[in-house]
Parts: sequence; C-alpha cells; structure tokens
Amino acid sequence: MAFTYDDSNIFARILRGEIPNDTVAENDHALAFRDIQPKAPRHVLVIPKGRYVSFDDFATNAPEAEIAGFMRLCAQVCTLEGIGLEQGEGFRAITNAGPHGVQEVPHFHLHIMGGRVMGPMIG
Ligand code: D5M
Repeated sequence: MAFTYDDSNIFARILRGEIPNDTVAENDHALAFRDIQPKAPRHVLVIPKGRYVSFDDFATNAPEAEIAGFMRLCAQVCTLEGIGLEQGEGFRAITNAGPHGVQEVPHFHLHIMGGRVMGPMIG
C-alpha cells in the first residue's frame, strides 16, 4: 500500500496523550474531538484507537467490535452536538482517503459537520 500508517502522525500522538485535544466523547474503541480548523459550526473528528490509515483499511481489517464501537461513538457525537435527526437539522459525515482524497492525516478519521446548510459536494 502506497499510503501507509506512520506512528508519528498527529492523531496517533493525540491518542498517546502527547498533544492535547478538545474531546467531545470517547469509548473503548474510538475518540471524538473538535477539528482544529472547523469548516462548520459543529465539526468533530472521530478516530478509531487502533492503527488504521484509511476508511478501507479500517473497514477491512478492524475487528467487528471496534467497528461497532466507532460507529456508536459517531452517533453519540451527533446527539451530543444536537445535529442528529432525532433532535437537530442533520449533518454531513465524510472521510478523505489517500492522495486523491487529499487526506492530510494518515490515521483514519470521519469528519462530522453540522450547524449550517452544507454546500454541494464538489472538489
Ligand atoms: O483532514 C485532517 C483534519 O485534521 C483537518 O480538518 C485539520 C484537522 N487537524 C489537524 N491537526 C489537528 C489537531 N491537532 N487537532 C484537531 N484537529 C486537527 P484530512 O481529512 O486528513 O484532510
């Protein structure tokens, strides 16, 4: 795989407690924290605690319990941020993968954004 996991990436350092983060929620398998460069009033990143470089790596190789824990934390973030459809107006969840996805940090993460109407999916 051309795009490989690098333990010095910034999210690995956050997981090791080497640099601070603005935590929104956490469980045994995943951590959710605010994006340092928010693109929306609500912009949270959810990362698995395991070493996965991208969505396809995670979905292929993570144990099912870790996938479930990650997905449940994503849903919890939507509730906590007031953007889930039970109580809010909705959100956008995206992941960038590899060079064509313009992924900056090589540790799988889901962007959950809400609090405004999102623009069209271009570029
Ligand atoms: O996006 C990577 C995202 O990670 C980008 O929106 C900025 C964010 N970022 C970078 N460093 C930090 C720290 N230290 N805290 C919180 N958020 C951070 P990508 O999908 O890889 O292009």
